[in-house]
Formats: sequence, C-alpha cells, structure tokens
Amino acid sequence: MLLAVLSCLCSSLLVSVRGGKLPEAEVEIDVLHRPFLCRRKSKYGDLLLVHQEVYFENGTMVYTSRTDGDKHAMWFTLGIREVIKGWDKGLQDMCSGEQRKLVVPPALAYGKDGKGKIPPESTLTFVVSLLDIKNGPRSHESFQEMDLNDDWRLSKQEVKVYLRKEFERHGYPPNDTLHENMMEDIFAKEDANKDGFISSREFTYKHDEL
Ligand SMILES: [Ca+2]
Ligand SMILES: [Ca+2]
Repeated sequence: MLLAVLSCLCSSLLVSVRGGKLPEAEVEIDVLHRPFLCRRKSKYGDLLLVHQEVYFENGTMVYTSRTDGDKHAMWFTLGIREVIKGWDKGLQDMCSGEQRKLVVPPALAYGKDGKGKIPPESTLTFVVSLLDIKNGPRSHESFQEMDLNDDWRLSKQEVKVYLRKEFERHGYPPNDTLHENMMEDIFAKEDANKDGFISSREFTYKHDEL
C-alpha cells in the first residue's frame, strides 16, 4: 500500500517537473533539395541511409563521409539517440533523395565535452543527404510507451508494468507469477549486455540480425 502511494506520488512529481522544463534548444533546418517524387517520409524508428558533411561555424569542413573514413553511407535508426539529438530532431519527415542543412547547437550535438576533432561547445552545420529509408525492426513508439521514466532503458519493473497493462487491455486478469516469468524470459533474450536493463538499442535491433 505504502509503495503504491509512493509510486503515485513519484509519478505526479515527475509530471510537474516535466511540465516546468525549460524549452529545449532548436535545430535550424534548411531544405537544400527535395526530390520531385516522395513515396514516404522518415519517421522515428525508421532506418535511414545517409551521407554527411560536417562544418564548423566558420565554414571549415570537419568531416565528409563521401571521402573520409570508409567512404560508405551510414545506416542508423532515427529517434533512438543512436546519433546526436540534433539529427533525431532535424531528420524527420524527410524524403529519400532529399538534402538538408542542419545547424545544430552544442546542446543537441557534442555539448560541453566535444568529441574527437570537435571542441567543446561547438555549433555544427551538417549537410545530410538521405539516400534510403527502411522500416526499423521495432517501433520507437512502443519503446517510449514502455519507458515510463524516460531514461531510454527499460527496467524489469517497467516491463512488468507493460505486461500487466497489455493483459488488462486484452481482457485477461493480471497474473504476477506469469508476468514475472515472461519478464525474465524477455530479459534473457533482449538484455544483450546483461546489465539488467533493455536499452533502446537492444530493443530496436533483433540480435540475430546483428
Ligand atoms: Ca526506463
Ligand atoms: Ca542491457
């Protein structure tokens, strides 16, 4: 009973904290090229194939995937923080063949630590060409729904809460022993690094596809 009251209290606290959050930094989006035909637009959970050029604010190029590294375009999943936040925000609703310029403030890029050649607190400009869009293996929406405290990983408790809700939604009575067993089974399969949490990455990729 006490626990229930506590968790109730916690969730109402969470709501009030969230409600009072400062507005997040924004990405400046400039569409450089939009193809004539657009069959689908990118959304969270999709796999995107991109080439990128990265520039500092003074216009110096930092990196281009067309000639640097392995010269390959890169696949990534949109919306699961596999890439910087500025990309997750700035590459939605994009057509295959489209090219965008994103001006990303440090808070949505590499922040106060920087990374490699990128010094701390850098505003970066990205020219991103989207070459292809595929369905991601699992939806971003279902992960977000399960991740009650928004820390981008699923705890055992969150999975149990989700199972209970799913049972109720389908008209079955809750069954704690069964939920416990199902949860253990899910963690045995999905928690690849065995840290007791299912990360958004572990959730999104099926392991036999790696
Ligand atoms: Ca969580
Ligand atoms: Ca894990």
